Amino acid sequence: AKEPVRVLVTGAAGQIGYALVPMVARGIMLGADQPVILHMLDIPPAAEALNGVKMELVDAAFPLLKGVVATTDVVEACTGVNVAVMVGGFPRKEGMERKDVMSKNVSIYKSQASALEQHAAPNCKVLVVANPANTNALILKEFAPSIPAKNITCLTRLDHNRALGQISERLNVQVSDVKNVIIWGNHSSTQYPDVNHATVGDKPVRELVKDDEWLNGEFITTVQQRGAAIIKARKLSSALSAASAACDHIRDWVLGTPEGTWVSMGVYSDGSYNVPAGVIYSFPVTCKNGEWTIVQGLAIDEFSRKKLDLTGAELTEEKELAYSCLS
Ligand code: NAX
Repeated sequence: AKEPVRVLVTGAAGQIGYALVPMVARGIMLGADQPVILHMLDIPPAAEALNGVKMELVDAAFPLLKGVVATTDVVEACTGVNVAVMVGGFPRKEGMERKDVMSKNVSIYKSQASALEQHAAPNCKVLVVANPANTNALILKEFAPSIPAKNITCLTRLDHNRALGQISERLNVQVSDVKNVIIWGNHSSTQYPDVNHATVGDKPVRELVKDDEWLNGEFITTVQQRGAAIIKARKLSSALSAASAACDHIRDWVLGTPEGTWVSMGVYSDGSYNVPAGVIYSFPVTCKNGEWTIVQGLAIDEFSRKKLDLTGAELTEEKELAYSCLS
């Protein structure tokens, strides 16, 4: 039998946490033959709710779940973890300045970076979900210098999956037949959902849709604004789709992407495609043997170029704002 993998979920008493932990315990993240031990972290005001989640995990009697640690202690939460999914953060409340929210998250991610660096298992893979996801991941990377940069990523897979979903609905085809969309840049409304290399079967999506106006307009804004549309409808932000995307992200990273298919991940930019280096930017990646590689050599037309640059500029600006919160 396989040794259990320790999976940390921070913010585990929140709504994404509540959707995510049963998926992890059922083997959706790491495979149906992979036992797991869940580490759940939240803050003291949520301790009782967190304990309730632990009670439900016990009650669900998941065969793969070999243990549960539910704690408000960051060190205990991070000790020995192989995978860390960072969902906890400070939400933007009405009337709050962007800088104030950034400042709260910078201090959270700075201290959690140190705890992971000192106590996580070697080669721990980190996925940041909490917003601002790209910049929280960058702060985590900066303050955990002994964790390799390639082990620190942020979630744009939800945006990627939303793009697949929109194309599948439009063409009335199975979502599993739509491949190789790309989310470039920031997990924010400046992200660029790109279908120029996407296919259904062996046909380009652009040829099948035959409506460039829709693809360059409404399709892009629908994906960019989908989070807001969910809040409007549900009066709560996306949770089950975010949890499912987090599982997809880690599963493909650890177990590999299928041949001929790429996915979108926020990763530390090396300046590929002439986007800014030194920020966490979403790229098309393939994964093999537990490592991601940015897909190279894709043609970028003029329309796309502007969009890659715009979202890159926003990330540079966010990085500066985050650094200004440190002093
Ligand atoms: P909730 O407010 O339901 O849950 C957040 C939880 O984090 C709470 O239980 C809170 O007590 C906890 N928390 C706060 N500070 C903490 C700390 N320092 N350490 C540990 N836990 C802490 O939010 P939820 O809807 O679950 O969303 C969580 C985060 O995901 C938010 O930042 C949200 O903006 C972000 N999202 C990111 C997405 C992405 O694609 N990257 C999509 C979905 C989601 O909007």
